[in-house]
Amino acid sequence: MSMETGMRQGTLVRGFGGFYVAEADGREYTLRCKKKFRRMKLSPLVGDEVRFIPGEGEEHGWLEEILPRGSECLRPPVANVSLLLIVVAPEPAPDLLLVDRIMVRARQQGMKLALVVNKCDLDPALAEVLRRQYGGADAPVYAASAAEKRGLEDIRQAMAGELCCLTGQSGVGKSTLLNALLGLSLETGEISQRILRGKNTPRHAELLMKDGLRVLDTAGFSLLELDAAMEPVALREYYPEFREHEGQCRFIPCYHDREPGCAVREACENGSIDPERLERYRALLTEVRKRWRERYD
Ligand SMILES: Nc1nc2c(ncn2[C@@H]2O[C@H](COP(=O)(O)OP(=O)(O)OP(=O)(O)O)[C@@H](O)[C@H]2O)c(=O)[nH]1
Ligand SMILES: [Mg+2]
Ligand SMILES: [Zn+2]
Repeated sequence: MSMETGMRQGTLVRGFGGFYVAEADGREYTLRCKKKFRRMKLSPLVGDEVRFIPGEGEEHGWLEEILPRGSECLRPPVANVSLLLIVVAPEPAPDLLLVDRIMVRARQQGMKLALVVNKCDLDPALAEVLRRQYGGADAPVYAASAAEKRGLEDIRQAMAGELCCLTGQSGVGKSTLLNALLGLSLETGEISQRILRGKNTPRHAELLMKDGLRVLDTAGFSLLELDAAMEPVALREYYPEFREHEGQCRFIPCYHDREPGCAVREACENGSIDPERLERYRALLTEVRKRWRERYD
């Protein structure tokens, strides 16, 4: 804390009814936002790094500055997610097109990615399928069972130092996993209190901090819509497995769709790029092309 200004730096962990709560040095501070933010059309988001002046005693303090964001999402409204954990499970049946779509969106935001295959107690084979399909996708695959508390330590290690968020289809076990990862499973009081608070005040996101792990608890991390303004030729940039083949296709630029002499398709025929992953890429490409054509409609 600087003696001249009383200014502190912290992380916004939640907001409610026009107030914001910042965490700094293991303490929470309730803040209000200066009017200048509204003038600047700038809304603080959970996950923001902020500078603030604490209030005296029971008084709220003032949020003075939002530091530049690493990433920013609007649904849910969160900032600075650095690692997105995409959770899949044998049940409900995985929707890998959804996974790929989320991956593209997350990469556009500069997030790192990891795939968590939960419910491995039901079927240990799914993790192997994903390892095969995503081997070149720069997203490690973790096999876990939140129910049996297995495979959690590797995930915790990957999460250390990151601002994490879990996403995935309903029912894959995100909430169960979050409790297991943060060791909240026995502290049902903590959880039910959260639920109670959530009922009273609509809570879009809350940053949970425990044992050095930082995870955003959000109701439904959508990220589902592909950017309407994305040029079709840009989609391939979000596929790390294509990188070593770029510039080797007969046509420049090549969409790696059905063009003759496409090095990516050859890599797929040679087994170094997974055919299902490439097939889904083409499905997304078709979608991006359609949006691009209709972008001014
Ligand atoms: N067998 C098994 N079941 C699990 C595991 N993890 C979670 N479940 C069960 O799967 C169901 C859904 O779990 P949730 O944690 O509510 O799933 P969620 O992803 O948070 O779902 P939404 O909140 O709807 O998005 C519950 O009945 C859990 O008990 C697991 O590792 N193995
Ligand atoms: Mg849930
Ligand atoms: Zn090509």
